[in-house]
Amino acid sequence: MAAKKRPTVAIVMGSKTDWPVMEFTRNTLKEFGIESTVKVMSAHRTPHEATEFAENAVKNGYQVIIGAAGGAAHLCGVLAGHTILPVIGVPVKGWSLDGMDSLLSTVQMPKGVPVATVAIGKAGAINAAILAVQIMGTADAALRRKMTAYKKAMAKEVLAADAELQKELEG
Ligand code: RP5
Repeated sequence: MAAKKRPTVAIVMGSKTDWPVMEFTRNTLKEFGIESTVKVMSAHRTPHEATEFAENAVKNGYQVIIGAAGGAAHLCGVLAGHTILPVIGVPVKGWSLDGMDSLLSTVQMPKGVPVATVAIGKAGAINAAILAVQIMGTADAALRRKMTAYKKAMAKEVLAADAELQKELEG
C-alpha cells in the first residue's frame, strides 16, 4: 500500500460553521492532488492552540496556510504573526454586515505581516486553493503543468458557454 502523502497545506477555520464554504478549498486542492489538513481554531476562543499551530507549521511540513474566519476575523493575522509561511485569508460572511467586517479585518494588516486576502465566501475559498497551488508551483514543474491545464479547461468552458448563448440568440 502506498504511503499517504503528508499534507502541505493547512486550512484553519475559526469555527466549524465555516466548513460549508471551506470545503470548496479542500476540494479544489484535491483537484491538483494536494492533501490538506483541516482544523478549527480560533484567534479568540482558542488563541493558544492557534498560536502553537502556526509556530509549528514549518516543522510540520506545511508550505502554505489558508485561514478562514468571519466577523472580527483576526485568525489569519494571528497565524501570520506566528509563522514565516505565506498565509492566505478567506473572509467568511458573518452574522451581519454581509462579510465586509470579515473582509476588512482580514485584509487590513499592518506593514510587515501580510495576509493574502481573497474574495468573501465561495469564490475566495476556491481562489485561496488556486493561489496556494500557484505559490507551491513556483518550485514544482508538475504543479505548474496542472495549473496550465486548469486554466485551459476554464477558458474552454467559457468559450463553450458563449457558443451556446450565440446559438440561443440566433434561434
Ligand atoms: C468566527 O466567528 C468564525 O470564523 C465564524 O465565521 C464566526 C462565527 O462563529 P460561530 O459562532 O458560528 O462558531 O470566529
